[in-house]
This record gives sequence, C-alpha cells and structure tokens, in this order.
Amino acid sequence: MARVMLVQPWNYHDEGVAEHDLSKQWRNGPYSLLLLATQLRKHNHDVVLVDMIRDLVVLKGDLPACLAKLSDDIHAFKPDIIGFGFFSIHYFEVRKAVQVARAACDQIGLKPMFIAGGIHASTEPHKTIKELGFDYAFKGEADLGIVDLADGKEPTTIPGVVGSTTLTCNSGQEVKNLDDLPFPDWSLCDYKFYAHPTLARMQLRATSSLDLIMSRGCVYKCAFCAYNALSAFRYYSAEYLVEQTRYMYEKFAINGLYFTDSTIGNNRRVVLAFCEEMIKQGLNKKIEWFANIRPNQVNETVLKLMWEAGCRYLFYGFESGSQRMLDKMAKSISLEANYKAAYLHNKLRFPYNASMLLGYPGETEDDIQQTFEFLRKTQPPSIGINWYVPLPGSPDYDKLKAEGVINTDDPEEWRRIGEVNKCRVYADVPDARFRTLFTEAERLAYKEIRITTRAAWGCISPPQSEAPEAPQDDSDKALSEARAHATYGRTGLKNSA
Ligand code: B12
Ligand code: SF4
Repeated sequence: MARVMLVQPWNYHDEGVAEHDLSKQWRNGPYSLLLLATQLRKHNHDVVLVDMIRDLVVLKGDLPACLAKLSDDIHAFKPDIIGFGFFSIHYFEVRKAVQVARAACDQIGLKPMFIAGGIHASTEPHKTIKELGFDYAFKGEADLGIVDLADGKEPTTIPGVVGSTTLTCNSGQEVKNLDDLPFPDWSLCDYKFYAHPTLARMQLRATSSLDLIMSRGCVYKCAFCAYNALSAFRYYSAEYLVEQTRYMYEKFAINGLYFTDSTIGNNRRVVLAFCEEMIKQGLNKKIEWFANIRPNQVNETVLKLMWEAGCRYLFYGFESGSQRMLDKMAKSISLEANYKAAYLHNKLRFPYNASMLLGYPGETEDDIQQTFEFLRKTQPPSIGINWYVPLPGSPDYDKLKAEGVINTDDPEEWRRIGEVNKCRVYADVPDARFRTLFTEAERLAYKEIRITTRAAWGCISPPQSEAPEAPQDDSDKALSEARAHATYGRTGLKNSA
C-alpha cells in the first residue's frame, strides 16, 4: 500500500484576500484529483487530498500560512508519492509549492516521488519536470496509470509517465468504459466549501452545487482549445449519470449540479436519455443543473426536455458575431446556428450565457463590430467577454510558435489567461484601438445590455422571489463589479477585499 498525496495549487487571485463572500463566488472542486483519489482508495492505497484553493481562502489569503499547512500536511502524512494536478495558469504557484514541499520532506528525511499531471504537464512534460522541480510528468489520463504507480511499478514502464530522459512520450492508458470508474468521493475534500450556496452559478437563485462530467474529450477541434490534447471522446451512460446524481443528492445534500464538460452535446442520445431518466425518477424536482453546450447541438424539443429535466442554465461559447472569425477558429459552426440558439432561448425564456472571445489572431475591427451586432440583436441575459490568450495544448499555440509570433514560452502570459488587462493583443487591430474596443465590449455586455435584460429576464427563472434587484445605476462601479464576476480570473477580488 502506498501513501499518495494529491495537491491542487492555489489560485493566485485569492492571495491577500481576507474576506470572501462565498455566496457570490463560483468555485469548482478539485474534480480530476478526486477521481484519482477515489480510484486509489478503491485499489487500497492511502490517499490524502490537499486543496490549496480552499486552504488559502479559509486562511484568509495568508499565503505563508497556506504553504506552512502544506508542510504540516506532509509531515503528518509522510507520502511516498506527491502528485500535483494543474493548468498552465498555475505555473508559478506550482513551482513555489514544489519548493516548499521538497523542503518539508528534507526536514524529516523523506524522499517521495514528485509527479505532475493535468493539461500543462501533458503538453509540456519535459519543461514541467525541469522548470517546476518534478521527478516525473504524466501525459494524458491517469485513472489507470496512477494505480500502477502506487502499486510500485517502475515509473517509466507505465504509459503516460515521462521522466527527464524519456524520449518517446506515450499518453496514459485511457479507461475504455467510463462507467467502470467509481463515483468521485467528494468527502475526500471539504466539499461543503465548494457546495456553498451561491448566486454566482445561476445568478437568479442561490444553489448548492457540485460538479460532474458527462463525457471526456470532444468531437470538435476548435483551434484555440486545448481539450483534444488530453482525451479521446468517450461518454458515461445516462444510467450511470443519473445514479451519480442521486448519490450526490443523497450523500452530499446538494440541490444543484454543474456539468463541467466543455460541451455536453456531443452525444445527444445520452443527453436525452439522461433527461428522461431524471424526470422519471423525480430528480428533476430536486436538482437544478447547468452545463456548457454548443449552439448547433440544441433545438426547441431538446431545450424543452432539458428544462423539464431540471436544466436551468446553459453556457454557450458563441465566440464571435463574424462568420469569418468562426471559420478561422475552426469552430465548425455557422453564425446562423449561433443566432438561432440565442433566439430560441429568448423565445423559451431559458436563461443562458453568451461567452464571446475577442482578440483572436486575424480579427479586424469589422469582425469586432459584428460581435457587437450579435450581442445587440440577441440581447443575451448574461454575457462573458474574454480576451484571447493562446493556450498550451491548443492547435493555435503550436501554430503561433511555429510562425514565431510566440517567441519564447512565457509563463507570465499563461498566468494572465482569463484576465482582461495587460495581455498581449493578437488581433489585426492596433494595440490601443483594440483595448478601446475591448472596453467598449465590456460596457456593452456588462452595462448596456445587462441593464435591459436583467429587467426583462429577472422574472423568468423560478423562484422569482429570490431574484436580486436588477442593477439600476450606470456607474463605472457597476461595470467593474460585473467584470469581476464575468471571468474566473477576477483580479477585482483583491480590490474588493
Ligand atoms: C472543468 C474545467 C474547468 C472548471 C474546473 C477547473 C478545475 N480546477 O478543476 C473551471 C470552470 C473552474 C475551469 C476554469 C478554468 N479553466 Co478549465 N477546464 C475544464 C475542463 C473543461 C475539464 C477539466 C476536467 O475536469 N476534465 C476531466 C478530467 C477527467 O480530466 P483532466 O482534468 O484532464 O484529468 C485527467 C488527467 O489530466 C490526469 N491528471 C489530472 N491531474 C493529475 C494529477 C496527477 C498527479 C496525475 C498523475 C495525473 C493527473 O488524470 C486525470 C484523470 O484521467 C478542461 C478541458 C479538459 N478536458 O481538460 C478545461 C481546461 C483545463 N481549462 C482551461 C482554462 C484555460 C481554464 C481557465 C484559465 C479559464 C479562464 N479563462 O479563466 C480557468 C482557470 C481556473 C483556475 N484558476 O483554476 C484550459 C487549460 C489550458 C491550459 N493549457 O492551461 C482547458 C484545457 C480548456 C481549454 N480551453 O482548452 N476549468
Ligand atoms: S471549444 Fe468546445 S467544441 Fe471546440 S474543441 Fe473545445 S471542447 Fe470541443
């Protein structure tokens, strides 16, 4: 039996933030690490999950205290393996945490194996080992590989494990039938922290929700997306998902679920079967759920069924109002489908979020104006305006590197993924002009449209009595507050502390 510690790095936006209002924040649990931890438990290994996102918040933004807790956790548990799971955005935090963890091990003469996993380690395994201080990196899915590792197999013989001298990096062996995996055991982390009732998910009503995932991988290949670097497309069965929903409802007392898939619509048959089963079992009356889906994957019948099954909010990556840009992004979608989905939601009064991407390479001012037009015409009840940053693992990233547009790997740039300022401009628009247009997009989304749609949509999502007041003022404060809630990377948090 091995002792495995799995660590989720903290979110740098929480550093120094003493006061958090969890009823207004959306925080997702360490889902991937929970999967791995549950799998390790199932195979009789001793496992502990250190969730530094939660720790830093609970410790009121005190980073030294959070790092000291990591050291204490290591001293108490004495792991044989320490695994970190993270994205590119976490580069600096992971480097710091590994240094602290190694020092803690040295203090007590412990020599655990340090291994990195997740999207960044999968796409940059050798750099991850060298620059961040790991012994090994894991490429791809580790549900099976992590068990082999804990069982004591020679690391470099395990598919997916990359050492500093490994030349051919194979991906980890994938679980063919996802239903074979155990339900993630949320009691392995402080799930109540993540399930704290919040308005941030639905905006109109506080839900207490946790995450689950309907499938892995994606059948599309959008050029800005790193999803395909990790997984081949597979899905859970509807029966498994409904059973998991019931288990989560009964065991963790939640009334909401968020499907973290980038789109749940890749297998419509499963979505429809899931909805029907939710209705049949009466779970639609107990659980509200939210999901991401592509506009071309819905129609009126599907949306009505989803609503009946408890779906109360859908997130769409519309990205642009310009067909030229959608094609450049390899979205494989027509602008018409984007309009159709938005109008359909408006007609059905089914709340949704329109996520837009500005600054994509090759984007002109005319394209941006078309995005404004899309928003003005469709008037989505909730909008996210995002600044394009090339993601390691995406086809764009490799292309921009090959073209010399990205000259060096820039962790500073990765850290700003999800931010709305100071990032590099990749669009075909002069720098200063692009920044002005971006601010204009934010004004349009978070002030102009928001004010009218809040008034119009505030009454459609049950229960109406819990809907917050529509913002009445037109001040910059309203804009900055809305902006702070619009992306995950909200530096605004610090300011509001
Ligand atoms: C759910 C999700 C989120 C959720 C939850 C994130 C979380 N902390 O878990 C939310 C909505 C919060 C989120 C936010 C963001 N996300 Co996100 N997200 C995803 C998504 C869609 C699914 C992740 C998932 O659960 N997959 C399912 C599990 C089973 O797969 P997995 O995570 O890869 O885990 C497996 C392996 O990687 C490996 N593994 C994972 N950890 C470890 C650890 C060890 C030790 C080992 C050995 C193996 C291992 O084994 C796991 C099981 O097989 C992915 C796309 C994707 N497929 O990865 C994007 C993705 C990871 N996100 C991405 C981005 C950019 C972001 C944001 C920066 C977006 C933004 N602009 O703000 C933020 C950053 C948040 C933050 N500060 O942490 C990018 C990352 C690209 C990159 N190179 O970094 C991805 C790839 C999507 C994309 N656009 O291309 N995200
Ligand atoms: S952006 Fe969405 S639809 Fe496109 S490849 Fe990524 S996950 Fe698939």
